[in-house]
Amino acid sequence: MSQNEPLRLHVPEPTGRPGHETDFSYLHLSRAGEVRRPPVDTAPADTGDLARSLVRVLDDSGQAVGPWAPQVDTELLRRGLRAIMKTRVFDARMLIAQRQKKISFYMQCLGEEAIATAHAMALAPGDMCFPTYRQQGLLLSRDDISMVELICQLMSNEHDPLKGRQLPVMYSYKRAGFFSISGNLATQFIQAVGWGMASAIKGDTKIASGWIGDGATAEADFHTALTFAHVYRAPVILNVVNNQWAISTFQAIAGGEGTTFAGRGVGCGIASLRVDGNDFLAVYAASMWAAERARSNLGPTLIEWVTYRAGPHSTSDDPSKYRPADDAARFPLGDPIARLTQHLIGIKAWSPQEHEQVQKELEAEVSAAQKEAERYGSLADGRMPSAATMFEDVYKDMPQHLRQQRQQLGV
Ligand SMILES: Cc1ncc(C[n+]2csc(CCOP(=O)(O)OP(=O)(O)O)c2C)c(N)n1
Ligand SMILES: [Mg+2]
Repeated sequence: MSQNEPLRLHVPEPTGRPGHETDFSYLHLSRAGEVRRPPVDTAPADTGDLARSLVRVLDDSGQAVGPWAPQVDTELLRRGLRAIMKTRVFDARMLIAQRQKKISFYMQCLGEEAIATAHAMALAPGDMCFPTYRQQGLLLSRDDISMVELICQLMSNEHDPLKGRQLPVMYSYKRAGFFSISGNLATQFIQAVGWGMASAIKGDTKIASGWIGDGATAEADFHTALTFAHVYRAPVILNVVNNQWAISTFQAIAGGEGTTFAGRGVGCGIASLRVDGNDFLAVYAASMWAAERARSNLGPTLIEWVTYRAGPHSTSDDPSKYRPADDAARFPLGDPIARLTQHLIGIKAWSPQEHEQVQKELEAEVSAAQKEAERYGSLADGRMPSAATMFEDVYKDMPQHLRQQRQQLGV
């Protein structure tokens, strides 16, 4: 008879729960400047160390150090800080509007703003992002789409470009390289790889950038996308935003405990980086590296952005039920706004007075955009597209059964 112990499974647990401080030592950080920067034509198999360490540029005193420190003019960094601040102000304001019942639902990207804003600056016009609901920074970092238009969608009002057919935060802007957000997680990755492959098949020069969260990497679509991207060397950047949580599920449950999410890429033959997502300069530098690879037919790059979801998952979530309340303040990679501000002040390209001034300007700008959007209605006053419009825009000529249904609706 076997003398073996009964078999058991390992069920990962978060390293902190309400009432107990999180032990963030599980993150495995590198020092700023410590990680090497290989040439863009490096072999994917040679990026194993980069997928386990952490690319960082800004050190604790706010200096840009090491081989990943990008050669950028300060104007780009000043625009970057403004973009992060704008994204945060926009989110804060829309959260209040949701509480006032002018918006049905909202999702912030609090604490993660540097990732999408810096990444957008590394892409070229015509490139296509396949974002999730937490990359509003891609739109707010550039001026292609007015905030008024975004807010009209959030308020599901008469000027909502999508006529109330999407969740409020699920924008769709072909003209800004922002593919319609799908609520079905992980579809972004297969779509991005497919779009990148199509771009190559057409002989075009545009690249794709796909987005996924730590939790969603557990979906089969993630792995399918990696296989296609590797086999055909698709011109795509595969972004995994590891913000430590998937609603109330700790990232270890999706497989972040014994390995890294960037490690998945290396295993599939894809060049991979693990990068400090709260370090604007590191995000910009890594995004540029990956974009150059894609644009030079060197194939895909997977980037795990290590960050922390400082707010609730959405307006329907209460994180105090499952994690310590002060986690965001204790997260070892700090806050993206504070870190870039410290850097810019250090190189004399910013000042506390300017910071206060810009903050005020942005608050006024968002507030004015909201006022203008509310002229076209909000969920609170019921001025929204008629339910009858849901039958339109699918068929050129509305079929009989839809006409009947519209009549039955009585609108
Ligand atoms: C295929 C699929 N499964 C489940 C959900 C429900 N859901 C919405 S968001 C979410 C958590 C996603 O977490 P993560 O991928 O880490 O992204 P984050 O919200 O942290 O940015 C879940 C489970 C969904 N929308 N789609
Ligand atoms: Mg997550």
